[in-house]
Amino acid sequence: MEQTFAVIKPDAFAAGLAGQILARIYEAGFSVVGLKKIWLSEAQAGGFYHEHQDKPFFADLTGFMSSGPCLVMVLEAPKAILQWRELMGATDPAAAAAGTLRRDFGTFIGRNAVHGSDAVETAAFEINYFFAGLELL
Ligand code: DAT
Ligand code: MG
Repeated sequence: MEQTFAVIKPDAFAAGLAGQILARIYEAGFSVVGLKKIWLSEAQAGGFYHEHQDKPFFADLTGFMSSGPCLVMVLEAPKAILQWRELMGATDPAAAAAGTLRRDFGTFIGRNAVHGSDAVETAAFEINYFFAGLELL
């Protein structure tokens, strides 16, 4: 089994899409081993997205991610990292395949509804950034 870190971002949460997205997660066969609602500060969002701190979109990204509550999750499946990236679709909703979450629920690249870890190392960092071991059940 593998674990990945996922977020229902503030745009999707504010739009009332959390229930539909969770249903798609369960339908795809993931176990939800961690789940909580949080509201990040801009600094906390910056720590999460530290790999992008030199990008031109960093301030927009951290401002958006701290603009309202989101749901953070740890998902488990045999190939959870890749499977969740596939269910999310491409970063830009306009380029995401039909039937993916970003295609269905994203607005544009800066409001793309969901996050997912991209590798084993980033999944480990992101899970530990948001969850204590005792919260993963
Ligand atoms: P992903 O979320 O697919 O892993 P990423 O790690 O490259 O994509 O970027 C993190 C987030 O930053 C992404 O979900 C949306 C935002 N972002 C990425 N590229 C962007 C761009 N060119 N303009 C605006 N926002 C961007
Ligand atoms: Mg990424």
